[in-house]
Amino acid sequence: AFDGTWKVDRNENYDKFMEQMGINVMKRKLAEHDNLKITIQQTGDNFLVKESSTFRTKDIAFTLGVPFDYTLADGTEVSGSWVIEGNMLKGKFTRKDTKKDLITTRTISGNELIQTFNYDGVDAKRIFKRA
Ligand code: MYR
Repeated sequence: AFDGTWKVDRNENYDKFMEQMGINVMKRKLAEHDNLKITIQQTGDNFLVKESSTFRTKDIAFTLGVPFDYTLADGTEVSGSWVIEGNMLKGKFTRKDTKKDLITTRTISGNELIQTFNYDGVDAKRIFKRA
């Protein structure tokens, strides 16, 4: 269901979320318009996510329930894993520097992929459409 290429269409509260993450205003302005595109390929419990944005291109491979390390575009390092809960992909990651949790989910709603984020009490969404 998640398979395919998705282009970010709009953000909700993403600036506030990034601010809570400690990202400075200049980087936030760039990140708000990063033209993020993700290609998701699922094979059983294994996922390959190809990420491409104005910041970088990156391939991430992970297996459901198996922890892995990931570096955000600003260099922040996190570690955690994705699981499936019903129709939702749920990721629980912990920042290596602050030790605080970053919770993210992906769900399909109609023809959109909705990714939610929570960090330290602040929620945000990024909504993607098929490319
Ligand atoms: C993936 O499935 O795309 C790779 C793993 C992502 C893990 C962490 C996701 C958190 C992204 C937070 C971005 C916020 C930037 C301030």
